Amino acid sequence: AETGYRLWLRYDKIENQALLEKYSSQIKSINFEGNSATNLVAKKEILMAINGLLGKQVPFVSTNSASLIIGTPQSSSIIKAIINSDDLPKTADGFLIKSLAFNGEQKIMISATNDKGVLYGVFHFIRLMQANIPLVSLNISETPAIKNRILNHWDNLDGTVERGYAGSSLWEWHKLPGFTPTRYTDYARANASVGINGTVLNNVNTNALSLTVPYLLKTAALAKVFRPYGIKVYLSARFSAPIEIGGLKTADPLDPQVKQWWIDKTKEIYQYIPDFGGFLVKANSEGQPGPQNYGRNHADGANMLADALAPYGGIVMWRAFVYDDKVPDDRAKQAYSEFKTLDGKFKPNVLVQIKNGAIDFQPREPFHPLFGAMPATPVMMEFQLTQEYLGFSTHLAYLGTMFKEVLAADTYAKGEGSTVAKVISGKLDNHQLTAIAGVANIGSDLNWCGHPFAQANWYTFGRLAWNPEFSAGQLAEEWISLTFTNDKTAISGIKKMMMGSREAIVNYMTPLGLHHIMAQNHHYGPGPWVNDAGRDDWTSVYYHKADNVGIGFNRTATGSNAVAQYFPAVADQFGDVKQVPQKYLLWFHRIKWTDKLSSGSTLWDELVKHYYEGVKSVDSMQLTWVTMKGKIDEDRHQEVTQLLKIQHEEAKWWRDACLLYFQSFSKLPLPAGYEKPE
Ligand code: GCW
Repeated sequence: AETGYRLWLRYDKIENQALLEKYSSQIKSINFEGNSATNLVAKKEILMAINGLLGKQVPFVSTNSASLIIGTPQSSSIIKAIINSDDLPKTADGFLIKSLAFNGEQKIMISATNDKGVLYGVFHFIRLMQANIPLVSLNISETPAIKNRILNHWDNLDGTVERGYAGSSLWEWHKLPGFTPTRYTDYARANASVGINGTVLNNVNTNALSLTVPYLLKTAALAKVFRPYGIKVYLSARFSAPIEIGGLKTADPLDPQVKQWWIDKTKEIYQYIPDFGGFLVKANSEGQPGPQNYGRNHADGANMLADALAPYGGIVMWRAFVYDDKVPDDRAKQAYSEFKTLDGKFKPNVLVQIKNGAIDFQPREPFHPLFGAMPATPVMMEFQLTQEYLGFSTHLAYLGTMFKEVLAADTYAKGEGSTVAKVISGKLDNHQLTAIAGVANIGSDLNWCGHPFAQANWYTFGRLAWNPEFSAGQLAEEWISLTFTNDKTAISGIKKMMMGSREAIVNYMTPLGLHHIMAQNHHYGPGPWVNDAGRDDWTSVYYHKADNVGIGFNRTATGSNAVAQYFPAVADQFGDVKQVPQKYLLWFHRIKWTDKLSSGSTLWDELVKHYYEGVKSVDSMQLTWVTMKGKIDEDRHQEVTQLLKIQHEEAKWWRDACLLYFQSFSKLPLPAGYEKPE
């Protein structure tokens, strides 16, 4: 059965006979000198891929007669002889794939300045073949735009995964360090294949035990598996660990004993894991301990850890996801308020990790106002791959379009063109330390991610971290051809489903700038009526503010004025009801049910149309998917068919629940042509 286990690393024999023959004539033998651990895994991969794709054994040879030549000028005398090292990408991890004539023969060369670059080049070359791209006149030179491309696992030590919908944690802590199943290697392969080079193993809501020696030994065992694939491990650090596992009375970051404890702990970590990446910290957020417990600020906390890590080259990723119901201000404003003033106060090895939007991974949020607002601080993006608010692993949601929407958003921090992508790639403010994180959607499920299409979000995250300029459409096509089929009609049909999928969800869950109206706690399904959740900022009514007059959160100057946190060009647009993009309308404005929008419809009618549109989009996804029968394997076709059916039911559930609830305020009928909610 096709389980989806192989993800996009499927090396089945190429079906197109002409292409198969062409490839076979082009790749008769491989020369790959170099014996580093990274070279060895790259060799294994290229052999597995080529033998699989060509359906025959292609030999490794030690001479320059080989048709495929791989290595760095340092590791390979042949590469050194045929390539001018000035032609290689200067940046670490970049690669060059080039067709060239040598000794009168046509050859293909994969080279880089370091072994990791060679590995990435190998995976890229495999991708070309999987996608059936002709191997002629190749001249592909790539370098990663962002240095640290990191998964954040919200995995707990007991094997559960916070907001994980794909089974339990991959990390079998109780069997580590002794047992490291091949699945860990496959995890590393999948990550390396898309350029991911770091992984935070444990949940940000963390347990100090993960920093004790037994767990460091387990972490070291994982690091050993990942290391050849260029993947560093990181740990979430619990701020109160000095108390919990260190026996101290305080975790005050300015206390000399506390500082010393972290210095010693860090030293110990590097004894077990010499290339340890550093710490991720959630502090003073949702009840987690932090420097504010001691009257200190985020910079005090981050800098203490940064000092401990600096001698080893480690980094701190300090999260900006902070909000408190005791703070009598719009939740959307709190991160900016706490962090903006700390710009310039962080040590050079600290990054501030900011979620894409100011509330919390909603189906749609405008970009976080902190992007561009802390020019003296390296800031990084945190995307959520796991679909906490987008239908778990039941609904089909391709997030490539969402990632791009945020990355391409213009902060205007330094005038037009100051995109979020430029901020996080360090280009805008000239930072060398750059990073991006994706909260992983991976678990023990046979297919890793639960929904077969959820794999695309892992894939696309890695590819966009490598190059934020790739388009969502291009990456969807790429992923489909690697994961499902090279059939052109199938690719275009499936691509269409993917490209519209996130907008469909926005429409049937939170259209027109609505947000945070999901069910309480588990966050699955509608809950616009939630008005008592222990604290106001966990209710839905806090966010939509519907009443008999209208709906929406006034974040303009007459309201919370959150809009003023953006640079003037953006603030002017978002703050003006006539200019704000309709997709953010109710995020920033409070509108009367009967107010006319630019479309000519009233707000109420427009809302109804969007909810209905969302369900209709699922209808069309289903129709398209039917036509894929026979074009892809039956197993995954069946699974997606069933999931789409559930999604369709639940899209109606969202639509009807929300519209009936809002209708109890608007007291307006559905516009003509719209059936009554069931
Ligand atoms: O999205 C919210 C989630 C929490 C999560 C928190 C965070 C890890 O509901 O489960 O905790 O954000 O990002 O810290």
